[in-house]
Amino acid sequence: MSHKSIQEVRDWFFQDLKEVKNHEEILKFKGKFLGKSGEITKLLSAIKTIPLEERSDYGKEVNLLKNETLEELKKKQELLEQEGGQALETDLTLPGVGIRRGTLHPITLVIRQVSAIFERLGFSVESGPEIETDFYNFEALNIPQHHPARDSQDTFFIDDNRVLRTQTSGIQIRTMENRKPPIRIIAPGKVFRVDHDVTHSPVFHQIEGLMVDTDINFKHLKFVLRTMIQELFGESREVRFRPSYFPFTEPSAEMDVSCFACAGKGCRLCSQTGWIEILGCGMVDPNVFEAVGIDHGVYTGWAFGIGVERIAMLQYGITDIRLFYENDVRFLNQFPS
Ligand code: 2NL
Repeated sequence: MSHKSIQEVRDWFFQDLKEVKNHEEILKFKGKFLGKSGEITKLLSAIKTIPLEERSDYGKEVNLLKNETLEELKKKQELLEQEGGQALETDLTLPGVGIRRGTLHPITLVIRQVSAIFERLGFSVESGPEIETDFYNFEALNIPQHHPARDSQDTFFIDDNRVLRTQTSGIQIRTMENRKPPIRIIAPGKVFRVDHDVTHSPVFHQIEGLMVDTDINFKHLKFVLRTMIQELFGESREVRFRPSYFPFTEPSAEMDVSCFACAGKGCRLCSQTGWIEILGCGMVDPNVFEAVGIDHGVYTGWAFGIGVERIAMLQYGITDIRLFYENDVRFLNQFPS
């Protein structure tokens, strides 16, 4: 092997290096010159075949070539990496990588909407435990020992004294125990009843509200609840109150809203009545004040309870309650985030 062939391999190397365009090609190229049977490797293993008097010069020259080419390969590699990075950074026409954002569950949306309305009216939003004692779920609410609500057919019992709350009233009972009037709170949350069919779920959501102060009367209740409905469903919604019964309020009432679909003319949604039942309410029963140590000779108050699923169904035109719990993204994605 002569000195000339070292020069030839060198020219060959630099000629071919210009054609290398990417990482894959540089690997192939490296193998061709510096791999096991690469051109430069062959020159190196030829050292021992060179006559003694030329061997030293030849060896130096081949090793110089080897080091030079390794250096060049490194530079080329860095250049390729840089170019790749720059292309990504500078090509502003490339489409962005989309970020998938979740949306809020319609039940969450309604709870937030109602909370915002009441917060503007000076109410605070409170929460409490989902497992309640008999006292907070029934006794303090004037629900007598043999009331059907206490039946294990309607209530999930943990043990003799503890239940999964059937309403969020326990939150209000605790607030009244711990705070002096004026009290203005709402209590949204999960509630539980032994009930499971097309229109009932064993877990559902409720918002209760409570206002207690001196000289609070039914007019305050009517104003606040009408305001809530008109802010939720629009100014043109009318409300009406019908007498009803709850153990914890006296007098008690049910509130209807003028029908969404027919504006009061009568249709299938409102069973031809023009009205849709929306919530239960009333003046806090003196026995409830008695249970929490509030003087009912000084203070009066009103309370209400409303089903969140029902509001969401009316708000968004949903006809099957089960859609709320299946968490099918095709359903969930239809609500604003
Ligand atoms: C319904 C409507 C209602 C209440 C809940 C309440 C809470 C306290 C005192 C008095 Cl601490 N009342 N809550 C009042 C009226 C109605 O819920 O349909 N319930 C079965």
